[in-house]
Amino acid sequence: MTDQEKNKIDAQHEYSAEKIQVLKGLEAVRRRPAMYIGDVTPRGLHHLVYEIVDNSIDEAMAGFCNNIVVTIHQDEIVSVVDDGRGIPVDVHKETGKSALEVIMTVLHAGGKFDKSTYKVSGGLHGVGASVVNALSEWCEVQVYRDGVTWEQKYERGVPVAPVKQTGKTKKSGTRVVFLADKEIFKKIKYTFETLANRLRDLAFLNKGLKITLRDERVGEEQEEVFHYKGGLVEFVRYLDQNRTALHKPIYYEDEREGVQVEIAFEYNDSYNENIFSYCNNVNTIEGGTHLSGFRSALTRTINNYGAKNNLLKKVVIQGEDTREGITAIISVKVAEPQFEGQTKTKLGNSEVKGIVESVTNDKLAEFLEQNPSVGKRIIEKCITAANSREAARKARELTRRKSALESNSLPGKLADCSIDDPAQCEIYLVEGDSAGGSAKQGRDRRFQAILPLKGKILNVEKARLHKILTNDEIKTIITALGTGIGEGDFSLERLRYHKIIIMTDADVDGSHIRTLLLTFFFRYMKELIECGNVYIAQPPLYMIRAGKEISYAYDDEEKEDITKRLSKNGASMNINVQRYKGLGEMNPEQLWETTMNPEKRTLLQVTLENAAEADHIFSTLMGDQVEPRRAFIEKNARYVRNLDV
Ligand code: 1YM
Repeated sequence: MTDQEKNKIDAQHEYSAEKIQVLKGLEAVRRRPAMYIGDVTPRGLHHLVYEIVDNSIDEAMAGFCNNIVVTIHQDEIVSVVDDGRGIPVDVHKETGKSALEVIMTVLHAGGKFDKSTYKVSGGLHGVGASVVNALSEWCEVQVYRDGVTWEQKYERGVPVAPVKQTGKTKKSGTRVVFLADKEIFKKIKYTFETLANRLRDLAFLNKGLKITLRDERVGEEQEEVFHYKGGLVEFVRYLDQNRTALHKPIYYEDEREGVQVEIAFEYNDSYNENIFSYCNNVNTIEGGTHLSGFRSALTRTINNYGAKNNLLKKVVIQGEDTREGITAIISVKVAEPQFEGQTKTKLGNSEVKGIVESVTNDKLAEFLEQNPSVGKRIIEKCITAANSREAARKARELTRRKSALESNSLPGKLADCSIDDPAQCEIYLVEGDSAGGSAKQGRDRRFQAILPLKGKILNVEKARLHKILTNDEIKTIITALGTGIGEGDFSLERLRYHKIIIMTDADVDGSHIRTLLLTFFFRYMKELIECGNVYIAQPPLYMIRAGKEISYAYDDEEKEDITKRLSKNGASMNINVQRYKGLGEMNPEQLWETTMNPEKRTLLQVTLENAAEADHIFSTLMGDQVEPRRAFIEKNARYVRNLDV
């Protein structure tokens, strides 16, 4: 054998070893998709889009991309196009393959991991294009680079042919098109709003970047463009669109020790604390070092400023007083982010705390010095908050003392369950005494507790905590749940039922009560939603009787299906359809059968995908301003199902 022949055989072996490696990688992704994208529910499906978009965002953060277009085509095919440099196509020395093929087929092939560039989602699911490719029935990539178009196609992650040149182009950038695999995802249907919410955030976080979302599906045609020259300042304004701001947003940015810090915030006339934090564009829901750095600097700078200018009188301003009615966005870019916590959304890099703290100390002090009228207004707002905190503390002590006097502090209206392991127990918050009565009779009293609510609870969007704590319905809920409320008092460990189930009528009042309850949980017990403890019961809308056979339908479509089926089976029967207007129309057995029996019922779990967007929606629906609310309702009326006016 000549040397050349030997080398050739070696190279062939190396090549097949490489190929086996790739196939093993793709196989691993397909066998355990949840390990890579979280889950295979609609949430995981949307994640595929974010993974591809993240590569374009990285390119934008590197300064090479200004436009991203995301399109949902017919048949749930998605394409993402950017105008960056284009994924490199040159031949990778070790494998003899195009870099493009390596990026698309090799797990974790992320390119250069040098510290000078920030990458999106590093540490989250940042597993990139190869995972999307592996989980797609087919995928196609076009790269526009150096005047030429390059292309490669894949089926379930495996290249159909080598990378080839397909023509000339004046463009530069990358286009990825894919069809998610129905062998992996049960339901392949994208929601425009879900994608829009994430893309809007990304556009706010990357000022100047233009992101377009198009929907070309039949009957769904629409387009939204997200493009914000003002970045975080516009983000804050958007969030506070339905509140009245006390001043123009305060904005500063700086870079220290390689960490970029960008912050915008303003105070408004509400009592909510709305601080959203991001690291490398990832929403750090669990907070972390950037958030704690900001919080301590805010408390300190405001106290220093107030003291220096003799504005404080004798009031002691605490941290929480400086956060009442604040809307803030904290965005940091870190080369090697460490994401910790239960959902890997807590920033762990310890150096970041000091950096955000010192940037805020310096820049905020400077701003307040230069804008004394804003400074004065902020101090006044903090003093009012401090005074009402004192009042709230007194009110809380009073309720505590009162409940200590009562022999059993659980509310009288509560029909508790007999088991006391919270993990097995559930509580139904039921609209009205009559439905409450049916639920009490129909339930399985071992693990199901019932709390009937009298009409509407207080709208917490418009009240301070101490006012809220004087409201009877809310007090009852807090006591029944057992968690306490407010900073320093709320504790998830004390939750007495792991499922909190809201059960209201399918009419306008029922929807209102449900929204009031959700507003309360979102503003004052957000952890319950984050941990998946809050559910919505799904009572049936129709009872369909054909002779002795009784069926229930949960929407109009199901009703049609059932009546069709029944009339096919026995033309002679007289089919009777009863529309349920309220829970009260069901007797206890029916309520148990259709809505409460864990073997048969459907519960909707309330989740929190995007806290900033949720804040925007709650402030629209529950706030003071009428016009934005009307606009929201008009825009969303088409999504309303089963609402009986
Ligand atoms: C629609 C999806 O993937 N765009 C994209 C990806 C890359 C680049 C540009 C890029 C990066 C770099 C250099 C670099 C990627 N490159 C790599 C790798 N859009 C989309 N646009 N040149 C181009 O980071 O140095 C991975 S992704 F690995 F080659 F660097």
